[in-house]
Amino acid sequence: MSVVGFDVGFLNCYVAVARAGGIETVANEYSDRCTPACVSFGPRNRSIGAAAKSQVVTNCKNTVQGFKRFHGRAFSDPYIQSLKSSLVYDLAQMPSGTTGIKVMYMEEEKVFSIEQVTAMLLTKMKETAEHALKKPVADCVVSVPCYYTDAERRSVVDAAQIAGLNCLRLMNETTAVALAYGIYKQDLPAPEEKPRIVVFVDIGHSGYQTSVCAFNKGKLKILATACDPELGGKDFDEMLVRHFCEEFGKKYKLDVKTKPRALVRLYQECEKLKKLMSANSSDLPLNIECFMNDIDVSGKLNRGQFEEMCADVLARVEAPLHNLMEQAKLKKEDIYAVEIVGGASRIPSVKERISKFFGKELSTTLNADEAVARGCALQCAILSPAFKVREFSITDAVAYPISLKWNSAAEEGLSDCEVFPKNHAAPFSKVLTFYRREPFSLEAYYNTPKELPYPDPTIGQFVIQKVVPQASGESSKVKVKVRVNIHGIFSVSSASLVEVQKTEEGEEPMDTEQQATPEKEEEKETSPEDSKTEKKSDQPPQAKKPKVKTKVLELPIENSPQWELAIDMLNLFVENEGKMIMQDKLEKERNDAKNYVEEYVYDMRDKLHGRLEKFVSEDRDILSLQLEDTENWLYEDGEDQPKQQYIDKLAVLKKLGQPIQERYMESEERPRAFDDMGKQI
Ligand code: ATP
Ligand code: K
Ligand code: MG
Repeated sequence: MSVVGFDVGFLNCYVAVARAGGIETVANEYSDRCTPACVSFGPRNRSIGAAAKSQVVTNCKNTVQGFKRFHGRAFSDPYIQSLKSSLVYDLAQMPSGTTGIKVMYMEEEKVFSIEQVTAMLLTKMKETAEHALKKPVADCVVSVPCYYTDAERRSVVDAAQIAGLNCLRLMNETTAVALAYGIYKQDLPAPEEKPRIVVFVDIGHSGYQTSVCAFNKGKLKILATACDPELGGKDFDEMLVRHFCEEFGKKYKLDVKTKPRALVRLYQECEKLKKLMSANSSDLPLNIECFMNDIDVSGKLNRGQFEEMCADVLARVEAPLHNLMEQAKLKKEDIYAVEIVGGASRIPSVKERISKFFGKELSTTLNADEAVARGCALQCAILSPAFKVREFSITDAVAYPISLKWNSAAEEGLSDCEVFPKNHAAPFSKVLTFYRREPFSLEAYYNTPKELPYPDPTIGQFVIQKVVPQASGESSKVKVKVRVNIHGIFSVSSASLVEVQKTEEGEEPMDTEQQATPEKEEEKETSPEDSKTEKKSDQPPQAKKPKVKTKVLELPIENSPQWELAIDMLNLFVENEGKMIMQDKLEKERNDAKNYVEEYVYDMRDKLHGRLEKFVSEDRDILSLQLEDTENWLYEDGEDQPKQQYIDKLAVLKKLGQPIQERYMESEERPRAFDDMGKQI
């Protein structure tokens, strides 16, 4: 039972674990707590994280970054199509119609689905967690932006499964931050008191998310969220890149956009410059050697100029804040604190705008980079029966209103009904009652397509099967449970038919009737309005309760959510990920074996002229020659050989080197042995 939280960022990923009674963000093999969201494909293996990032320039066509936005999207999605031209790697269509990434891997052209690519990243993060915890990791909580739709969420759940993880919850990033904020607070208002209202802002590389949260002792409730999925650090980088492309075009007559490699380098330097500008307002240089056509380029910029060129980007900071306050029907005076996290929240002009909007100083009590991962690990600890953690209940909010559409028996046509309004508590279940004689289908969709940062409002199609009339020939009462689950994903989770075996009075058939029940974990947190029975206003009044005996039959449901990954594909991806992990491991062992030979050659050569010199006899020349031969071999035929070849080479060298080492050791041990003896006497 592992307690792990993964923040899968657009640019930066973090892993937090529960260890020794506390939550800790852990470092990867480079002693860095930040793992770049980057996967690079090579002729023999994959590199993931920091190792991949170092190949962004040298292997740019096969090094994939910025893929978080491809989840749950058709290849034909206008958004994907519009991104294609700005990417240095290729996209391709998966057989199912979703988005894949085309790269050269193992010397072959391969197309990986977005789920597979994110799974690769998660594999790396899983290893980081396993290394820290020194045990296998499966249970975890994974972060997603709160503006993700169902299809995007399902795609991430699948990615986790491909990586061999058991995702206990997909957690909205701002909700994770709220949990990291609230769980340690000792002074929250008592349950019956007025809650403490805190606004959370996360501005990362790709997206801008805000939420407003009500805290009481032992619980938090998200009241509303508002986002701009297309506003983040990358937009500032974009402005800088545009500026320097223009400048270098004029100054050096270079068309940077034609050279992916140069462009990638310019993005890297602009990001660095942007970060430096957060701390300095004076002129700062940007220099790149051998940028294009052997030309060194240089430029400079100061914060004032930067803010000017980013005016349009900065102007977008306010809108989600307005939207948030409007939804929550709160005034600025109601806000206790505004907590900001995410890398781009360090940009002074971004902070100024948010601070000005609320008319108060911003709080930065949380770690801006690690709060999401920590919140996810805390949620995992709460969900884990094996881990003791303070009781804390988390009620999230539905991001987009969800409606159901169906063929109405009573009204002879299409009926629809909003089942989860915007900001409805989640997770949550509701029971809807239908009167039907035959199987029927429900279509779930987001009913505000305009505010959806996604082209298709369809959530999915759900067919309630095996519906039959009552023995009397009348319609049967069918109870359908719909829910937004712990991942924030909508589903028709169960359906049952009530078989009436004896009635004294006839019941008037009705079309639907709704009954709301919170998910089990939410039960104790439900306010009275949540648990009351909702009814459609056009329903006839319910007849007097007759005395009846009933039998409940479970009905099968055919689920077809939008862009669902077919189970056989999922299984294939799980299998392939396993094979690729094995391949990476073999390649690492092969490389290690080669490195040992190389190390031995250099080490031994040094020693032969150093402390071992006295101990070599006629075998010196033989060994020296062998070392030289091996070194040459390593750069020629031995550059790319199977692991065993290196092991054999090393054995040959060691056989020659061993006697010399032994003679040296012996002479080192001798005086000490005498010393020890002296003491004994
Ligand atoms: P997302 O949340 O959109 O998925 P992410 O979680 O990967 O993305 P973060 O790690 O929160 O993003 O933030 C990365 C962004 O923050 C980058 O654009 C980076 O350049 C920017 N950033 C980091 N530090 C600073 C700084 N000191 N000044 C300006 N920008 C910064
Ligand atoms: K991050
Ligand atoms: Mg983030």
